[in-house]
Parts: sequence; C-alpha cells; structure tokens
Amino acid sequence: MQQEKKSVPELKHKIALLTGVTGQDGSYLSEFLLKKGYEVHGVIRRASVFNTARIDHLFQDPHEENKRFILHYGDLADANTVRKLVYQVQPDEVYNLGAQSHVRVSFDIPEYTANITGVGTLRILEAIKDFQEHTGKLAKFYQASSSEMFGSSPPPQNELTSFRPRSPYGIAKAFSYYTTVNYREAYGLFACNGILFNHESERRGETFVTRKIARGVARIKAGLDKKIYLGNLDARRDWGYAPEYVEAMWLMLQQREPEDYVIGTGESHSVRELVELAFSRASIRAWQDYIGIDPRYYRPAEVEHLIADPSKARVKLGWTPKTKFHELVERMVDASLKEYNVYEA
Ligand code: NAP
Ligand code: G4F
Repeated sequence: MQQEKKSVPELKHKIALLTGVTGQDGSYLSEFLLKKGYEVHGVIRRASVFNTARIDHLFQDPHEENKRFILHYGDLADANTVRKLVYQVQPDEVYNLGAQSHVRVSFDIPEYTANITGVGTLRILEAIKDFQEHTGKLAKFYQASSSEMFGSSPPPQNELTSFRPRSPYGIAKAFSYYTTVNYREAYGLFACNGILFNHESERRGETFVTRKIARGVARIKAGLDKKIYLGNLDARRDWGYAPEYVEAMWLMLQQREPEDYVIGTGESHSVRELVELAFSRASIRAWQDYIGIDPRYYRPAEVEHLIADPSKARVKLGWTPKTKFHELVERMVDASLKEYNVYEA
C-alpha cells in the first residue's frame, strides 16, 4: 500500500523593510537579518552616482530567483511611496534607520532635517497604521532614536532621563520618539524606540569624528595630509561598535511587549582621548603637531557629555556590549591604515 505523503508546511520566512539601508547601520542590520533567514527590503534614494558601497556585497541580480535582498527607490519625504512600499512589501518588521543623521549639518539645514528625521517617521507610522487597519496584519516598528535627544541632561542617561535636545537633529529625533510612543499608546502599534548612543565602525561616514580621525591619521602616516582640523576636543561620548548595536534593534522587536531601550557601553571618553589613542596606534608621536582647531566644526550648541545606563537592555534583552573604546579605536585606525597601505603589524 502506498503511504500517504504528509504535506510539510512551508516555513514562511519573515520580511523586513528598512529605510536607511545604504547607511552604516542599514548595512549591518541587513547582514544580520539575512543571516537569520529574513527577506530584506531596503529603501534607497535615487542619486546621480552609486550610493550603495556599503551594501554592494549583498546585492542580488534582479533576474535571480528567490531573491532575499531587494531594493526599492523611495524617500522619507515622499508619503505616497512610503505607503505604497508598506502595502507592497507587507513587512513583519519595519526598521526606520533613514535620517539626515549629521548633528553639525542639522544647524545648516534645520527644516530639511525636521522633515526627514522628524516627519519622515510620522509618514511611516501612518502607513503602518493604515496597513494594519485594512489588512489585519501586524507590522512591528523600530525607530532609530538617539542619545542626542538627552542633550544637556547630565549623565548617565537612561530611559527615564528627560530630553533637553541641543540641535535641530536632536529635536527632530525627539519628535520621532514621541510620535512612536503615541502610535503605540493611541493605536496599539508594536512600536519601539531604540535610544542608541554613538556607535561606530569601519563603515562609519567619513565626516563623523571617529572615522574622520582614523582616516586622517592614516592619511598623515601615508604623507598625504599634514593636519586634521577638528572642533571641540572636550566633548565626551559613549562610543560602541555598530555591528553589536543592530542585534539590539532586532531583539527589541522580538519581545512580548513593545518598549523603549537605551543602548550604549556605559563608558565615556573625550574627543581628545580619541585623538591621542588614534595617533599612538599609528605610532605617530606628538599628536598636537598634527591637529588644527577650526571653529567651523564647533556646534552653535554642544552636547557636552553622554554616558549610557544600559541596565534595562541588559536585564530585559540580555544585550551587553562587547567592544569597548580602546578596541574600537584600534580597529578603526587599523582599517584606515590598511586602506592607505601603511599598516605595520
Ligand atoms: P547614516 O550612515 O548617516 O545613514 C543614514 C541613512 O539614511 C542612509 O542610508 C541615507 O541614505 C538615508 N537617508 C538620508 N536621507 C534620507 C531620505 N530623505 N529618505 C530616505 N533615506 C534617507 O546613519 P547611521 O549611522 O547608519 O544611523 C542610522 C540611524 O540611526 C539614523 O537614523 C541615525 O540618525 C540614527 N542614530 C545613529 C547613531 C550612530 O551613532 N550611528 C546613534 C543614534 C541614532 P543615503 O545613503 O542615500 O544618504
Ligand atoms: O561624531 P560626531 O559628529 O557625532 P554626534 O554629534 O555625537 O552624533 C552622532 O551620534 C548621535 C548619537 O548621540 C547620533 F544620533 C547622530 O546621528 C550621530 O551619529 O561628533 C561627536 C563629537 C561632538 O561633540 C563634536 O562636537 O565630536 C565633536 N567633534 C569635534 N571635532 C567633531 C569634530 N565632530 C565632527 N563630526 N567633526 C569634527 O571635526
């Protein structure tokens, strides 16, 4: 007798939709989710030159079958496209990493920053709310909130610390934070804020201070530049390693209840310490000879001191940072020295 063949239910992989996929965090989160078996949809902006360097290694030809990494054109300024993408992709999880993310630049283009970094979040939340109401499907939401929202509130900062933002960027992020909380409370969305402190890597944008210094040191070592021009050397930040932080984003969306979490290392260091360590890693003495101060890099209002208290994430998510300041700086400087062929093992 022929045995009846049991039908094995096909395991449906989860679908994630990411804004900011071309950025530092977007690239690491895409790698992380693909390894977990997700189908990843990323939103990219049309540009006149290629802007996908950080995700080129993940690219799959559109003609390939069973693609799991799919890119769509879109912009956080464009509510129609945001809505269309949510309905088309039908994501289980949405990660809003897209932003005008540079604090100094936000003083130059405050209205644009408010529109993208602030109202852009509202556009996504509105799309998700409508999608859930019309289809009955759940799409969980992660908002890339920032320690910049704490501004002048004294450290250490945790989930209960008040926001006193000091920049158009910090204010736009605070708008997004509260909008996320409001859509959770008012409409029952599964929406979380990850309040992430500075996190860096070899893929960090070249105008953020860690990468600017790492790259500048390598260029000096290679004889290409004579000085690095910087602003405030006394500011203190809690710097962690970006690939570890994207796991925390994912963990927040795997919890039973949507909540907000602070993510950081719990240590702070000054920009001056960063400079000293970076030059010493490259075996360059007398770093003072290679640093110039240029007032254009000062901010009209500065955030002086950030240190995370990530206790809630440790207890509830089981998340702890592994890479601390020294290892992070050494890793970034080594990567830049290699890029300029001046690395000495
Ligand atoms: P990033 O490298 O600057 O990436 C920003 C991303 O946003 C890029 O993919 C960029 O696209 C995209 N974007 C910019 N304007 C957009 C628009 N109008 N519409 C759609 N997308 C747009 O930033 P990141 O370091 O990966 O940070 C990711 C998120 O976390 C950001 O929201 C940032 O504000 C926030 N955050 C970062 C940190 C940190 O220390 N890294 C800490 C706290 C919070 P293009 O490539 O086309 O420019
Ligand atoms: O590297 P930064 O530009 O990062 P900042 O302003 O802390 O913002 C980053 O972290 C936030 C989380 O707190 C994110 F939300 C945000 O998207 C971004 O990723 O500057 C760090 C510190 C500042 O105090 C700045 O004044 O370095 C000081 N600094 C001194 N000279 C400089 C420079 N910063 C930059 N970018 N360039 C300089 O020449």
